[in-house]
Amino acid sequence: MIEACIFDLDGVVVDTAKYHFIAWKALAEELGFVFTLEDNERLKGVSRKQSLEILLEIGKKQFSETEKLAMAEKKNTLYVTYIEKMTPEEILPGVEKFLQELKSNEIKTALGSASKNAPMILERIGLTGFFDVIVDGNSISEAKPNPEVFLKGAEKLGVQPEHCVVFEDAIAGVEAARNAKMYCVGIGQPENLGLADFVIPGFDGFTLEKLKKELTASFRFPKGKV
Ligand code: B16
Ligand code: MG
Repeated sequence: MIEACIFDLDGVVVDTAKYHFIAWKALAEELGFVFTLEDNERLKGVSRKQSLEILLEIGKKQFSETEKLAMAEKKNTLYVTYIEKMTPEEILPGVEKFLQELKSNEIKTALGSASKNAPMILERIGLTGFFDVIVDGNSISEAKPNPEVFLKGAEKLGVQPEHCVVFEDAIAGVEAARNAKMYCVGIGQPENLGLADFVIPGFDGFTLEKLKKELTASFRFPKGKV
């Protein structure tokens, strides 16, 4: 029985990857190397600190911890100038309708994001009130695929993990959901998110009835847990 739905933020509720890209690209240029859109894919769902490590690995650069801290801070300052301007129009298609449907069916909702900027983004897009609980990069110590972010969400909601469904767009996030022993709906392409119970391209036209139907179908063909 589904008692709660836990949503990742970037790539599920909004597309902030494009703003992360602009800001990381600017840092790479300053350091003298090229950072591509393909490289940016590797940063999805990954914490800010880990993202910087990947970026520096791509550019084959080494810095002290103090320097890295300053770089992450600088990237974030530029990123924030973009997300500050976000509006409700940036909510991905069908998300608000689906959240409303969950509310009217008394299914609890949580946000489970790696982003430390999640509260600001939710404010800008006007969705803060839609979530019963918010767990973000400020309240976790372990990054996805560690299940901490989702387990904390379930605990705060007072729901057992096996009654939770996670919506995730990143491989590390799908793994985190499986590690939490929760159901997982992948958002994106099935070839990238094979560990999810099932995958949808987005929430446009998606309903609670479809969720229940797809999950019931996937029980008949259970996938291995990670
Ligand atoms: P911040 P999610 C993640 O959000 C992004 O996908 C990832 O690219 C980013 O590095 C991470 O948040 C940290 O974000 O720098 O704002 O703390 O997908 O977990 O909602
Ligand atoms: Mg994401």
